[in-house]
Amino acid sequence: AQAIYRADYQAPAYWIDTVELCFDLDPAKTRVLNRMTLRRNPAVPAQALRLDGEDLNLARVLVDGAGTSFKLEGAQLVLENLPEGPGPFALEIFTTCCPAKNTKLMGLFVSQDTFFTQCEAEGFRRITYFLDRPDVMASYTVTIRADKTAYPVLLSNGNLVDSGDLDEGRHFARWVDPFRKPSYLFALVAGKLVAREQRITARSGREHLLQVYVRPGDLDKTEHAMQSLVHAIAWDESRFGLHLDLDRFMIVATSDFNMGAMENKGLNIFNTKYVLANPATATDADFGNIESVVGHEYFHNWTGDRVTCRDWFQLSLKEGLTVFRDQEFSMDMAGVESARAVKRIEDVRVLRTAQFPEDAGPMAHPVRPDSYIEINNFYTVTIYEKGAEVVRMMQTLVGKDGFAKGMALYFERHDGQAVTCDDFAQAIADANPQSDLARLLPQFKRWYSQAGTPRVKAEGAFDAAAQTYVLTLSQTCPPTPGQPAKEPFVIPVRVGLVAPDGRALPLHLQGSGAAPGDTHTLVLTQERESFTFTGVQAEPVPSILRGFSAPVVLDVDYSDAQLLALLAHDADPFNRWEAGQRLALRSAINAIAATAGAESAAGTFDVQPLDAAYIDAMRSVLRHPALDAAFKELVLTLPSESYIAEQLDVVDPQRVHAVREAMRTQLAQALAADWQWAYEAHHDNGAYQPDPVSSGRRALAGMALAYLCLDARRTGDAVWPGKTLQRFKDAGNMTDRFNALAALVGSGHALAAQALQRFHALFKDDALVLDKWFALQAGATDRGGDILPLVKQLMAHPDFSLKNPNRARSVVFSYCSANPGAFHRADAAGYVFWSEQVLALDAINPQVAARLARALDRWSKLAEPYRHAAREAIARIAAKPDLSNDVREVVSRALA
Ligand code: HT7
Ligand code: ZN
Repeated sequence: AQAIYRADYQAPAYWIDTVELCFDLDPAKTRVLNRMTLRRNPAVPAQALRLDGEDLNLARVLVDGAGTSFKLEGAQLVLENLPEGPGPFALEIFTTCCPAKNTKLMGLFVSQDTFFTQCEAEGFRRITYFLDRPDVMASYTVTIRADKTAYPVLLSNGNLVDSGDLDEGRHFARWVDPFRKPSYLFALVAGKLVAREQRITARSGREHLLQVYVRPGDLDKTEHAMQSLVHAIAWDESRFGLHLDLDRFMIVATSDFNMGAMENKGLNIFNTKYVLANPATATDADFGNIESVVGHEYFHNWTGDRVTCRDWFQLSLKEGLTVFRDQEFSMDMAGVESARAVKRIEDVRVLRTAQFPEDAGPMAHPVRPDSYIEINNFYTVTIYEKGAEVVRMMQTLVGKDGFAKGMALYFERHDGQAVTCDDFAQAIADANPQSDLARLLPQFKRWYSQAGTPRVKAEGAFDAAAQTYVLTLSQTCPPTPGQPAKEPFVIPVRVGLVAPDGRALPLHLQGSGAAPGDTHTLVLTQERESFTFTGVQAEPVPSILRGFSAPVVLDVDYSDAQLLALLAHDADPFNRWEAGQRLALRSAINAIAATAGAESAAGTFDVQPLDAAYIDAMRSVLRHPALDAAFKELVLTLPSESYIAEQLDVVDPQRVHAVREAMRTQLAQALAADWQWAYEAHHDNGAYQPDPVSSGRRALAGMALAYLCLDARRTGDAVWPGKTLQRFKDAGNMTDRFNALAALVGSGHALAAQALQRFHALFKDDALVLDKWFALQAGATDRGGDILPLVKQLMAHPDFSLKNPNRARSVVFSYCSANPGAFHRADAAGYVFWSEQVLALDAINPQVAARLARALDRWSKLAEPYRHAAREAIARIAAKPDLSNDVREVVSRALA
């Protein structure tokens, strides 16, 4: 397949003004009549009309009502003899397709006897021939005809304008979308569904009907999604003055979906995972994710739907911005400052464990890529999460109010248009002409064009006589594929100084007119710059990159004592947490180095990586009277194996695993009494509420149980495993029940088997809960190579299906992508399994297969024998002649 280049963008040769679609739904053969009005784009030289199509059977093409000549060239329908002149002409295309056989879940497909569509990015061409690109925006009228008994509910975008009965037990519905839209936002749903409904009056006084459609039987799991939608609507009004522009806003849930959800105009389609929840079946994390994904899709109504992307290279224009918006929404919903900080830490953890490795690996690409082969491969953590950080830095540089002004200008200029990342950045800068962003805009935009994670080195020098503290910051960025050298970025570095007694020092930055505060934003623009703080009486500990103000790796030569001071006193909760992570990481790296040459098998190292000072500090955090439970749980969570691995030049995954397990064992033992206290003090039995305070208490109680069960493994004690089993049985909500189950499974205790059996029996009819059951086992700690055989056993379970993406993710991905200690086996069996599953999935669903293919992105960092075996496994996949473009692109880049 050919690469597509951003530099080759050309406006379309034709515009499509109106589209009338008429569907006769039948799983085996759906008939689609597509009547369009088109006109030539006078700005582009006259040329043939080339319409995209995929897996369609073409029956008829009429131009202005008459038959016409046409060619099929590859996947395109080519029409050369079209009316000349600027006037509109009518084009009618009649095709059929087979939704029942659509296992790719792109275009029109059937899931559990219900029709759904997924058109982003290029799925609409699997429904009809079209100019399937985001800058072609048209007005849609959609008529759906189907059997009334099998498909009583018929939905599409916009407003229902007509409906009624037809012959032979069929009925119809006609929908008109009042907004022009690109084809990727088209949606259709038809099936036996029921809806939770709520009518709201927005601040503007406009009334709206909100509906959440699910399968009958799931209605009792829709309250939280509806509440999240109501909150999201109110939040966008108050934070950005953005109102819901539709009379009716619908969410529909499906259990077969490649991603999380889709923002089709007025008819969002969701993975059930991000809709269905009640306290008995969903965890606190599920409740939080639902709020964030419902918010995300709703916010796309403006950032994506009203203003969309000119081309797919601009994907982060809508995705980075909308992730930023959903992150801010969740933080505002969390309320108090400490809960906001917890959310920020969680978001940064995702960025650092998933995006930083991507930025350092073979799939590294700028936030605005220069080329791609398969656009589906570019729905990445770089586009989404790093893109959100770029938007966040803009907000930091212009201030919260300035950013809101910039958003207003963006909509004033571009409402109803398909635009670029440049247009967005320009609007934010133009609304804030005095800002650093406006002054530095061309340089700032390197964040869009340069891939790779910058490294910022910070060095401090205290001059007691002059009472100054000079902070010198320098930046570098490693080469990435196709980009050997980088220019300096604009990096906002939020800084505070912590006095020896733990107090925050007021900051006086030399040469700055800013009023002294506790935190100052330094704007690093050069390769190396120094900033002088005056009036500093004693050597402070610098607290740098507060709130993680830029997506960079920060190198600071902190002593252990300085980190302990920050952990104890830093007023910035992010850096307080970060200090604990740095200490743990340092211990892990030292222990890994110390075990070099030792036998490399999980759990066989007799090391105690953590020193007494760290353990005492963790005890202080755990017992701290003023800190929130949720924050404590984050501080006490050790850096993940993959994050530790990213810090190493050469990675022996078994050594990393063994060292981290040793750290966990040590924390379990050294803090045993504290964990008992923590459990007793934080486990609740009252009614369930998913608020930050009670979910934090559940998280800490769950962590305590996990450590107590782990320590029981060492001592042989039966009390805590027994109590944990009882907790599992008695739990009043899924969070407590699942945490107890995970504690038993994670410690490898014999009681885990009966708990797992009971869990399956209780929830065998709930697919999302079964996903948890599968994922817990496939992601469990490996003890002597037992997980791979278990994974194979799970795949033979009657409840397993590779065709269902959620189920495939819960087993295959949980093992290959989220369980490094079990996956990286010296006998290479994990890699062999992985390559088999990539190929099996590729035949069903290339998009999901390509995600799995990313599991060995970082193979070149592996120590032998893993490195060689991993490369061979990738090469085995690459050797297959009939791979999808999706998987081909991933494995080719991995081997390049
Ligand atoms: N904008 C949506 C992207 C999406 C998607 C892309 C490719 C294939 C399937 C998909 N489902 C959803 C999701 C979002 O970011 O909101
Ligand atoms: Zn999105």
